[in-house]
Amino acid sequence: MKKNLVIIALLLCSFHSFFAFAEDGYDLWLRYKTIENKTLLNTYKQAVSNIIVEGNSPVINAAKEELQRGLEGLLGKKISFASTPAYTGNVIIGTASSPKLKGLNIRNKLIEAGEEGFIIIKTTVQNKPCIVITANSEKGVLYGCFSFLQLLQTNKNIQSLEIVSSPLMKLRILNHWDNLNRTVERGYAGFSLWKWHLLPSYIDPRYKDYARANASVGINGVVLTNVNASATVLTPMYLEKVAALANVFRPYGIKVYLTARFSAPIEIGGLTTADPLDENVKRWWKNKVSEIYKFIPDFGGFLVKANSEGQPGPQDYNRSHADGANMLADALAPHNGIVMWRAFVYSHEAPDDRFKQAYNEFEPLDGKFRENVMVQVKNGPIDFQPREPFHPLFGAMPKTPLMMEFQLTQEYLGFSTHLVYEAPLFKEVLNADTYAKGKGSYVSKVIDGSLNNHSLSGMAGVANIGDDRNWCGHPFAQANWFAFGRLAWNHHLTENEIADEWIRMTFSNNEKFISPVKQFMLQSRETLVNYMTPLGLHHIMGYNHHYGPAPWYNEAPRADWNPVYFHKADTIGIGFDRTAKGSNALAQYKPEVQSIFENIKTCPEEFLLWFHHVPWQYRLSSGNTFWNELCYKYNEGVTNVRKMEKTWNGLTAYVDKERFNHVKTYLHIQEQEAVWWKNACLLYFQTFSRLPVPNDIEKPDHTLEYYKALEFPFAP
Ligand code: GCW
Repeated sequence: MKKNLVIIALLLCSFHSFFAFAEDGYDLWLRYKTIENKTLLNTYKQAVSNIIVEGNSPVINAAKEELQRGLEGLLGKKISFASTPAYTGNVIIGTASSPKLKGLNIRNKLIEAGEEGFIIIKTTVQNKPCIVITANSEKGVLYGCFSFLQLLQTNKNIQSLEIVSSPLMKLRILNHWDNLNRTVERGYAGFSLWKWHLLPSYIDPRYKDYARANASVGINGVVLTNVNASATVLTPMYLEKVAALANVFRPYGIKVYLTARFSAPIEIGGLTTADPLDENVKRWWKNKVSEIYKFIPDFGGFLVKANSEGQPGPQDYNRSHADGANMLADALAPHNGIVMWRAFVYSHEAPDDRFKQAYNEFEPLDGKFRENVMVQVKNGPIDFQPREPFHPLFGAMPKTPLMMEFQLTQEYLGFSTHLVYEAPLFKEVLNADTYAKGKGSYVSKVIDGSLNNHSLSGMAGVANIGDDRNWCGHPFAQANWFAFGRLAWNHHLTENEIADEWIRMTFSNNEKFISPVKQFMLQSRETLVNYMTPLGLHHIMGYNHHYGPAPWYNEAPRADWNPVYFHKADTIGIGFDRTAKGSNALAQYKPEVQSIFENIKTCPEEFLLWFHHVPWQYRLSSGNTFWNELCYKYNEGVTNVRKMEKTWNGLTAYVDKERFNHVKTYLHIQEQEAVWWKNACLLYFQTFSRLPVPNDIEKPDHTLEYYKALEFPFAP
């Protein structure tokens, strides 16, 4: 009997340790594992043993709870909550107006912190040394607590602390393309997180963890529903569910937004028109908006996709995008809500160049939008390709606050199977110079509002989150969620700094792990560009599902859905001439930008085929002909995936086996798919160039016919 008990006890122990060590990625970058470096751990333990919480509200309690969870994990000890400072080890959290903190001499710091920022300093309170985490708002205190935890998670020195941080963008919003039936458009990480059928009664604990993760990187808004919208979400039955989610998110400083289907007045309102100038329609939206605010008093507003890809919109009634946006804006204004009106439009009639359409429709409307309207522009003019030049609208609408739309879900970047760290892509666009007000008119300054003095500013990321246990499908896809939030907060951070933070928090503080992983993360986007769309190729993927290469595809119902429309390969060369001799899309940029791209000699080689039809024999800076360079670029992509795979496979000692194997198997798929892209594209383009592939490049293992015949009926 006794022996059995011992065995059971032993079993329980080993189960416990199994579960304690198993890592499935659920905890994201908020793992709070006990700090391994013993010296550092002791310093931290001495610095932090007592927490004094000023205030008692849902937000302050969320901050307190996180701090406790984080510190107890990181320090491996219980934290005590005192009401007065002890001799050492104090951390005080609270707004600057709270009793213990209002005497501090931090006026200037508070001005710098602004509405949402925070301050972390070492000072004395009631004559005792204290670490103070404070802010003007409770939300700022919450962000400060996450930031303090991050210092410990990333093993930073906290001997002296003098931190003031405030977000550069006002709106830092995830766009979920989640449908009410729980499918996710372009979602590769399972079904939607929102269990609509169980809401509002059942609150999945994940909702809170999702909110924590967002708050930890400063994300302060979520659009719950797909831009290809269903009006049903605006019915009372669903608004009650939305309100339940909003209640979970509120303590984490997150506002809820919805997508508004333009034809909702007809579909759920019983009207015969959705004409934005019709008085009944206006009244319907006013009442609908008031109803929403009864359910959700701090509702953020609407995101709208109109007259694009078959969605209804104001143009159905011969009205402009401004008429549509303003009508909704008027309904939202009394409640302080906003409209985010998307510029990703292309109408039924295929234009001469899809590149130009958004600009053509929106640039003339600059200055015609209400104050609470933002125009949300995708980073590039086509559609989230692995590399695009920045969208010309960023340099063309000074009177309108423009919001950036990045895509975290990797629709054109290998789904969530390929390891691609997107921060270099985001930074490339943010750092691009529009020359709108002379040199230095960076896209980042346009969207943070500083270039044209807008108080509304923001960045949206199309979410890559689903109900997969690890949220994003690929363990490394979490880095894109993280990077998005960090950049929306502070776009001056480098891709290197963000990768460093993320690796340390998500995996390990061991330099032997950090350095190689960071290196391949930083290269991963260029690697993907090389094996998919080097030298400015774009939109050559499989039709509809967008999985894999299909540069030959030419059967879509409209020309500008076909890869052949975009690469225009022929026996002379390849690429889309968008110079004055071609579609003249370049005229949409300021002259300085135009002149760089217009001239084939000065056009950066990574953008060549975006703007030029380049002869196969054209010499590039490497000395190679264009054809040979194309071959080498594809090959380099494959080689670099293999290097990445090899590096990862050598890192088993530093990662738990679950996540290690997950990444390992995915990298292997990525390697095979990179080979597939290279072979399929080179074999196809060779039918035009009629030139040999250089000898030092691995030969394709299949024929072009084989690749063309591949079908993917259930590709997500
Ligand atoms: O990227 C394309 C996608 C569509 C998407 C659309 C958009 C939501 O292929 O699935 O629809 O853009 O951004 O509206």
